[in-house]
This record gives sequence, structure tokens and C-alpha cells, in this order.
Amino acid sequence: MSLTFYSSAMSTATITELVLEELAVHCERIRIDLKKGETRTPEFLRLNPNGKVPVLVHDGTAIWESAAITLYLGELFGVAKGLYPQPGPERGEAMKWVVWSNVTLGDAFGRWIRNTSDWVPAEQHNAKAAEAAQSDTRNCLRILEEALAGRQYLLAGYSLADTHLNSFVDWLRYMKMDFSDYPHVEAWSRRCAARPAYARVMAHASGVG
Ligand SMILES: N[C@@H](CCC(=O)N[C@@H](CS)C(=O)NCC(=O)O)C(=O)O
Repeated sequence: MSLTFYSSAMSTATITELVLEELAVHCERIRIDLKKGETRTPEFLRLNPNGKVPVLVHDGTAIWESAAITLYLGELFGVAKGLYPQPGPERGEAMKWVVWSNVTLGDAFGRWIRNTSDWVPAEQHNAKAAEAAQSDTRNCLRILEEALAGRQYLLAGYSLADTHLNSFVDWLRYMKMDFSDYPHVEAWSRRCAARPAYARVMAHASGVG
């Protein structure tokens, strides 16, 4: 079996980095330098026409989109390792949280970044859009807070759904989101960060995301 992971530090690829580390799956790693435009080369665009990391190439097939990669790796390796549920309702819950991270939370958070961060030129910021995005992000945190009340993890035990979603929460923390209204989220995120796999990835300075 051949597995090649295209990643970049301080990017969405950190999610996949964390998932691979939890699963202890060995693969060839190719570092992509975003600043040098390495996602725009013809070779890279043949793998992912969106020009984005992460990309996982499994036996010649390129899989992109971090949520798809987490679900794919969960199915392939996670079930045997007790980190991803068998097909059935609990699998459905895992899928729900992974997709929610990218689609619902990711959309709100993405709008917040685009309208506030210095990665985007200030003239493109829109104060009203930033306010709406922050309110939508807070609503997502409220939903997560309620889901985590009285629980240690999203599912019965720690799973790749926690790995994946906590990576988004790391980005929120990096963006200085105030978590004081979300004590269950804060405690859960600390539990996720106490995983040895998390510590190993962060020690290698891939960064948040
Ligand atoms: N929806 C995609 C988003 C991936 C994404 O936005 N990746 C960024 C880095 S965080 C990227 O590769 N950008 C290309 C570039 O800046 O050249 C996913 O979840 O995989």
C-alpha cells in the first residue's frame, strides 16, 4: 500500500497530520510551501485542481478536502484502532461532527477571518459581515457546548471526530476567541490536547488548524 500526504505548516493540513498521528499510520510526507506558490504548480494541480492542502494520495488516488480525508482514514484504519465507529448510528454521529466542523463552523469562522484578519487586505474587510460571522461562530460554540455537557468526548470515547473538531477550536483560540461562555468546550479541548499524538504533532511545530 502506498500513502503520500501533502501538507503545509500552519494550515488545514494540520488536521490530517493529527489524524495520521492518532492512527500511527506511516506515509510518505511531502511539504508544500504555500508562500512559494507550490500549490499552483501543474504537478500539484493535477493532484488537487483546487490548489489546496491537505491532499492524501492512496495507491495513486488523490483524496482532498480535510473532512473527506478524516472520514476516509477513519473507515480505513480507525475502526480497527478503536478511534472511529463501525457503520451504524455512532458512525453517523462521527460523520455529522466532522462535516459540521468544515461546513457550518468552518463557514462562520471563515467569514470571520476574511473580515477581520490581517491575512486579508483591510479594504476587503466589512464590519457588518464580521459582526454576523462572529455571532454565527458563537452560535456554533453554543451548539457544541450543549452537546458536550455531561460528556467527556463527542462520542462514547475519544474518536477522530474529536481530533478533527478540536483542530478548528485550536484555530478559534489562535484568533483570540473568548471561551469563557463555553466551559465544556474548553475542558473538552484540554482533554483533546492532552493526547500524546497531539503533543507530538505540536512539538514538530505544524501549528494550529
Ligand atoms: N476545504 C479545504 C480547505 C483547504 C485550504 O484552504 N487549504 C489552504 C491552507 S489552510 C491552502 O492550501 N491554500 C493554498 C494556498 O494558499 O496556496 C479543506 O478542508 O481541505
